[in-house]
Amino acid sequence: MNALLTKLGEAVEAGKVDKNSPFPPQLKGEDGADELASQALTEGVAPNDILTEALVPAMDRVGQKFSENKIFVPQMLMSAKAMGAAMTHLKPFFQSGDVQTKGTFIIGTVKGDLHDIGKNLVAMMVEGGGWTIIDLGVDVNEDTFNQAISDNPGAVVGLSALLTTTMANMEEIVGKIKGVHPETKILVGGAPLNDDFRSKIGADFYSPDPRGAVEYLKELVA
Ligand code: B1M
Repeated sequence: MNALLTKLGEAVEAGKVDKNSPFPPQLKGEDGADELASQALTEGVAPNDILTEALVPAMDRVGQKFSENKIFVPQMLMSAKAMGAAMTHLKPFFQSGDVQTKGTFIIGTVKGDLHDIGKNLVAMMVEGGGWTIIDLGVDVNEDTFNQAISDNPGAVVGLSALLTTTMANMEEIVGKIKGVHPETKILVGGAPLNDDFRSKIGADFYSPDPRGAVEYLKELVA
């Protein structure tokens, strides 16, 4: 792998946001995710390779270490921040899709859940696919989703959940949305989900990644 991508992955894993950030002390003065992502782009590394070969695997390693009690929430948070710094550089590339909007996509992480990196990636890629995005953020309840759908008739909704505990909230939200807006198409995603769960909760489509979300939306308006 490109040495720069290896370094970028290590910076994200260590939670090194940028050159000036004092955390972690052993990397004081070194380039962080901010500078390394920028350098990778300048050297011509494809944005998608930066994402799939450096950033996402780094977050997987972070999750693994967290499961093994080798790191704790503050370190996980610093890694998320470092990933966010790198993503700032990638965002324009993922958003440079069609200019004309294909429709409105409302997205949010379900109530009780604060994970937003995957949700932001999906929003970015769908926006790049030519959709207008209404990002409701994290910890979003059914009333907020239903209000956004009322305000944007015909919009497609995307729900993200990263915790097994908040999958139950996703089920409740899908039920409440379908109760008020039965015609609304709902797309769900997030690491602990699968298509069986999607079917059980009555959502319309499950995608394990942003690309599947973009493809599903493309087919909807084809
Ligand atoms: Co959390 N966390 N976390 N965390 N965290 C996980 C999810 C965990 C698997 C770590 C672990 O134990 N190995 C674990 C969940 C276990 C479980 O439920 N089975 C966990 C836990 C336990 C927790 C806390 C409970 C920890 C605590 O406080 N004791 C706590 C919960 C807080 C809350 O939400 N209420 C917590 C907190 C946090 C931080 C705040 C520190 C931070 C989040 C910061 C942020 O998001 N701004 C954090 C992080 C960073 C992680 C890990 C390390 C990384 C998540 C991530 O961003 N991945 C994560 C471990 C892991 O996933 N390996 C972990 C990268 C991202 C690109 O992938 O989000 O999966 P992902 O998104 C993918 C796909 O899932 C898909 O596309 C994306 C791109 O491929 N996708 C969709 C996602 N949404 C989609 C929607 C779609 C379609 C596709 O359509 C709408």
